[in-house]
Amino acid sequence: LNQIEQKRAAAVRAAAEVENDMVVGLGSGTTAAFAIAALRDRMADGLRIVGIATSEKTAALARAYGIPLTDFSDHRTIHITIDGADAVFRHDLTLIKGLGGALLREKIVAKASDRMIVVVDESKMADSLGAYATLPVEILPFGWQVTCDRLKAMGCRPRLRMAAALPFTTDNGNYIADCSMNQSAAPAALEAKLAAIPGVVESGLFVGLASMVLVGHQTGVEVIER
Ligand code: A5P
Repeated sequence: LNQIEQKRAAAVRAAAEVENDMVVGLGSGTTAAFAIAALRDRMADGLRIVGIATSEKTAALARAYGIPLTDFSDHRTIHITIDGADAVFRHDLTLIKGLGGALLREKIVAKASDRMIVVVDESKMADSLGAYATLPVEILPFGWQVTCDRLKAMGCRPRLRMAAALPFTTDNGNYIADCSMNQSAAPAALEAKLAAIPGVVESGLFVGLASMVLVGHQTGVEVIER
């Protein structure tokens, strides 16, 4: 399988975990989009679900596919979330997310889910945080300069994500600081340290959230369970 086929194979396998009447968290990114397409195909065969989208882009895709959307005012618990990742650490299933800019809603949805199934191609598998260069961190526009100073002080090299000449803005109206890491801190400790900085809204570190990772390889799909 080539990379695109690896993504699709993992996504189709994930969609097979979904059952009738489930509330399904719909992830963001190209691999999650394959899962949303697979859910649409299963709905054509009679599957009934409602979705909660992790981004405006995903919501638009779900609407285009005829997948009914709901939100937390109607459903507090999500049965399964299927989402991609930018990196997966094999030994503890910690994730790095946020290259697509949807990390905050993705984390809210993942934390509200009974199960989070992560779908990736094999290029996303990493050994440790040290092996992964960039951690996206969502920050408030107000005072972003001092927030970045604090990120620097704790050993990150933040770079404000740009979209053409302007700062990239998330669906929540915030900015993203892409932080190069020059430290190999334990992910949970790093997540807590980042969260303690005023102005940091959320980091792209997902610790203890993935219950299953489906990895597309050239030869097929590997299933890793927590
Ligand atoms: C979005 O913010 C990210 O967390 C995505 O889940 C991530 O970028 C994966 O996207 P791809 O499946 O397109 O690589």
